[in-house]
Amino acid sequence: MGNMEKKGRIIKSISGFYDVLDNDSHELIRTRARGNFRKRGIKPVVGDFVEYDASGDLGYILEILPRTNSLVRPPIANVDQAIVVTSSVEPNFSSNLLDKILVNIEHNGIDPLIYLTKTDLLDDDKYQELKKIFDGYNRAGYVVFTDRDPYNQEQIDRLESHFADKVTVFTGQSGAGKSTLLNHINPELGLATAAISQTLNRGKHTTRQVSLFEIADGLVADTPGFSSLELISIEKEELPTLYPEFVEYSGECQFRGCNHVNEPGCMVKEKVADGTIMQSRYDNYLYFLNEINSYKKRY
Ligand SMILES: Nc1nc2c(ncn2[C@@H]2O[C@H](COP(=O)(O)OP(=O)(O)OP(=O)(O)O)[C@@H](O)[C@H]2O)c(=O)[nH]1
Ligand SMILES: [Mg+2]
Ligand SMILES: [Zn+2]
Repeated sequence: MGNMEKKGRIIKSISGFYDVLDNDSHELIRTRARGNFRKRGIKPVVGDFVEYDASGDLGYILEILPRTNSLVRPPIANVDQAIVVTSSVEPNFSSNLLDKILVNIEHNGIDPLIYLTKTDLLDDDKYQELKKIFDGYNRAGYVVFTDRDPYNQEQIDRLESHFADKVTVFTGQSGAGKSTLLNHINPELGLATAAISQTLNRGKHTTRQVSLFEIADGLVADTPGFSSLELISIEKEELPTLYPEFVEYSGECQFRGCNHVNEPGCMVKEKVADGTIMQSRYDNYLYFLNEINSYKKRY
């Protein structure tokens, strides 16, 4: 058996090449995937653990080891946590998009943390209004970063303290500030950033590929942002389990498997009514249920 066979992790993928960080030597090896991956319908992604052969000039990926999880948007595998970079303006904050990202991340068994950007562009009233909303997310169980000055060192340090021994993916809308935040964490990264389109109030899809960087004893990924997301692989029975604050009360619903829609004796709905659960989270939940039902009809 090949003593040339080594193990490592893909930390970057560029036009058919995969840069593998060797588990033992910690060297970076450029590889290609074997042709038979395509036949088997498998595509290596950043974050994958692989067996590879480095006996030639160029390494070859021989095998992709089983994944603990994988995301499609952005394409990355074996992730522990996600920093959901969320802009307060430019593009404007959308609770619907944030909740959709959170649900998608929870569905993949990844821990989401929420980082609010561009708060420096807000007046005090608007900031206080948003702060209240994010305090709500904090009560729902999420770690949030909502400082008035979005990139102050103390907040950056607090964020970095979550990275050790983990794989962290930065995700969120294009133009939200993922690459900017990473540059504040480590200016040497020098990641490309670009002003959003003022006419469309949308990001310009500046980051084009997923890359993992070693930061604060962990691996951290910058990724391409998106403008919208679909909940394609989530079943409607699963949806309520992806809301930590629903899970907290669903055991007290009168019916087992309560969907918190029309059932009598629903504790989740009671908690929405008394303000313990955010109305916007519940409204988005109903909206997503509808969306999932409409996929069912289409396919
Ligand atoms: N004023 C202000 N501008 C910010 C902040 N964060 C990011 N920006 C600006 O917003 C624009 C978009 O930032 P990027 O870091 O490129 O956004 P991104 O999320 O990486 O976008 P994609 O790579 O397209 O997914 C840039 O012009 C940044 O300078 C912030 O907190 N305050
Ligand atoms: Mg970027
Ligand atoms: Zn219920």
